[in-house]
Amino acid sequence: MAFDLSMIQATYDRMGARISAARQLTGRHLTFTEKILYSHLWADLPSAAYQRGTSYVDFAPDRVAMQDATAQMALLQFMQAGRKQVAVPSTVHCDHLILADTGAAADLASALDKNKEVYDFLASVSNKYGIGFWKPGAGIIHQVILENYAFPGGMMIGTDSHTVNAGGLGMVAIGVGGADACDVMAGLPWELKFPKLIGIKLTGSLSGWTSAKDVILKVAGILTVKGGTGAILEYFGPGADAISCTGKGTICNMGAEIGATTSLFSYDQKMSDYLRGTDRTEIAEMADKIKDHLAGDPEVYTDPDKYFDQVIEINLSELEPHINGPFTPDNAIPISAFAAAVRENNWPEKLEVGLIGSCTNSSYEDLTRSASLAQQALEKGLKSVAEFTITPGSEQVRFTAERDGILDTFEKIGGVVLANACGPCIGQWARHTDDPTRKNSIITSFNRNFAKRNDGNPNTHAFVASPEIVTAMAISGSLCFNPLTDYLSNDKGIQVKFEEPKGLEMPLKGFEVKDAGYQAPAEDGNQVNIVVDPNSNRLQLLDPFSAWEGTDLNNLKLLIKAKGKCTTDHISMAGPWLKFRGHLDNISDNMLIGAVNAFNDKTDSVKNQLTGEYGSVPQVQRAYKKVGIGSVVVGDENYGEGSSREHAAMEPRHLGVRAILVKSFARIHETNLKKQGMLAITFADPADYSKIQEDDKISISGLTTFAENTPLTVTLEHQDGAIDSFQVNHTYNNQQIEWFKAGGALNIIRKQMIG
Ligand code: MIC
Ligand code: SF4
Repeated sequence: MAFDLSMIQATYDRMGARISAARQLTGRHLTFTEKILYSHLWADLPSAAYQRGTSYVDFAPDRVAMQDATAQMALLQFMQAGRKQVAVPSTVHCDHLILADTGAAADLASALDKNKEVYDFLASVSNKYGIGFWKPGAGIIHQVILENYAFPGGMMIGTDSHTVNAGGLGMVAIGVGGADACDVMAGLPWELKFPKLIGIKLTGSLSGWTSAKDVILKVAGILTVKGGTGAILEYFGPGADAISCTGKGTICNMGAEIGATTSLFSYDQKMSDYLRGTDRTEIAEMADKIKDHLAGDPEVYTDPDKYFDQVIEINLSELEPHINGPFTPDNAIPISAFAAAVRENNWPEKLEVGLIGSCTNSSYEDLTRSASLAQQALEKGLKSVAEFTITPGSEQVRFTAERDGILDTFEKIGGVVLANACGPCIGQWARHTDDPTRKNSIITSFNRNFAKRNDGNPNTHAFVASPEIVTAMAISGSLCFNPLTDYLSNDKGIQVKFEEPKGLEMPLKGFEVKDAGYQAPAEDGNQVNIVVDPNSNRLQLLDPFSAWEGTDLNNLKLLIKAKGKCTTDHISMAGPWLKFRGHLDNISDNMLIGAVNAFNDKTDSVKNQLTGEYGSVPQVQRAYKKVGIGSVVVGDENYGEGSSREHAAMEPRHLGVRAILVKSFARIHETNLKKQGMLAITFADPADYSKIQEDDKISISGLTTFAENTPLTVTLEHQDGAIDSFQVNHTYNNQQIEWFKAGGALNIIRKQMIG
């Protein structure tokens, strides 16, 4: 599938010299993360070591990966950059736009029909610019990447927050917005703040019901949704080596939920086995030769406190299966305490649906471990009481699982196999329910469980667990069932109990696939024509944003003061809106419709300061835009948590919001805002959040002398004439200040490329 051996070899050739130089520069031993980072610097080594958490560094990633929902915007931007071909190997994966309804075959056929225009666009842009194209049905981006492109010691960026999954194969793989991907594909460096390093030492070993997922569910409980911000998590220790490669992928995958820049494991036997098992023996052999470079120095792991900013130790032998939720992925509850938590919190006990799959948990191992429970159910006279769905991660996994009778086992207990795609994980789910607003519970092996994410119903309590736990709970139909200890009554009224799940890391007969779904680009794409219908409601060519006017921003209106969690799902909802991901104006109609207005506790209801009437957020903002008045969005902690979707930054930019002022930002979202020429600022004193009133006029000063490490000032003119003024901080460096001035990073690239 065209993994690029010469690119991997070039990376490996560079590593030795870079690592020794970095050891000299820092004067100490290196973690694996640092070895990869220093080997991927855009320029030569600096004269002084980087400060973690402070220094901005230019990197040269080896690859770019894009999924269909974000690729549209990334490629629309790339088309403006004026290049003939992408500068680094890149791929597009069609996985987000397939609606799960009745089952794989019918759902895929209907997606091909409904999304034809978008798929054709992505296929032809890929073909023109030398980008590998994975067709709808080929699988979920991160599984396909793990199976085909990830390699130990590499660096990749991807336009999806779960790009981090590739850390399971020892890669520094980082989720970014499309504008970042566009830079790298255009041959420019990619900038990241040198991360802090968190070491996670795993001792003991997983057994029985506990699986890789439980490691990250536990870590999420310890670090919370903000705890990984600005950091890379490096897993090590005897417990790490025994986890399968896809299990390592699961752990790294959900690092996105704690805000981590990425997570990774050192190269080991399990990775070597996986490379060989997925037809990449050459890469395993190349990696074996430079094994020492593909792990932290041994001294680091014997004395981790000296090398990491924080160290967490988890004894896998003592780890229980966990269930996290509802509404946030960091509410971690061990299974032994879960039934009590359900009753105490009055969460609906009846389990309506169990869903296994998603990029986090859809490997062959995941499916076999779950199928072992389904098989037991069959033998013990049980069927799935709850609705039960299964999404294989890739066509290769699906084809092999079908061959090995695994899918058949699921179907026999009532399971429905969905297309190899994101499906319900991203709200692409035609849920079959008699009441779409009812308070109810579902459990998934996915990663996110924010309100409304899966089915649009704010009353759906979504819990996240391992596929094994999901399968057992679905069979029982109850959220209070603990498969480790509890009995179920079978079709003859006899009490039966599950034995521990068992699985296979990789198929005994090897993986097999007929058509993996890959389409290579044309050698010379010059002749390929890209047509975007000007009347399309799904695709719209971009107009450049206008440059900064050169003055402070005065008399802006408050658009919304958002209260509490405001994730990218709140700012730019997915599900039904995914269809507009290539049409900025149309998708802007979902801007912030999920955010809670602090003044009336309602969603999508804000005061139009021109009329005094309440309207939907996008409507009110369009009214301001019409008369040329800018506005400000105010938010709480970790604003923009979750996805990499840059629509959450482009929509406010497009509709005329001038600044986002919050207590703190999630990393990818903050960068996305900067890239689009938006002002992203934080309260120097978070308590100033309470000074913002509904009818405020807001001015931001200090912009004419906008400089690194220099705060700006916000002045509020309240309705009664009173004035409040306070300091706000920003993290713009000189280059990012240029983006702001030019009206967006792309305006600068275009000038450089086209002249
Ligand atoms: C998600 O899981 O939220 C998504 C959909 O995969 C996003 C990307 C997107 O919004 O398209 C992500 O995680 O980055
Ligand atoms: Fe797809 Fe869900 Fe993974 Fe996002 S988290 S890439 S929506 S499967």
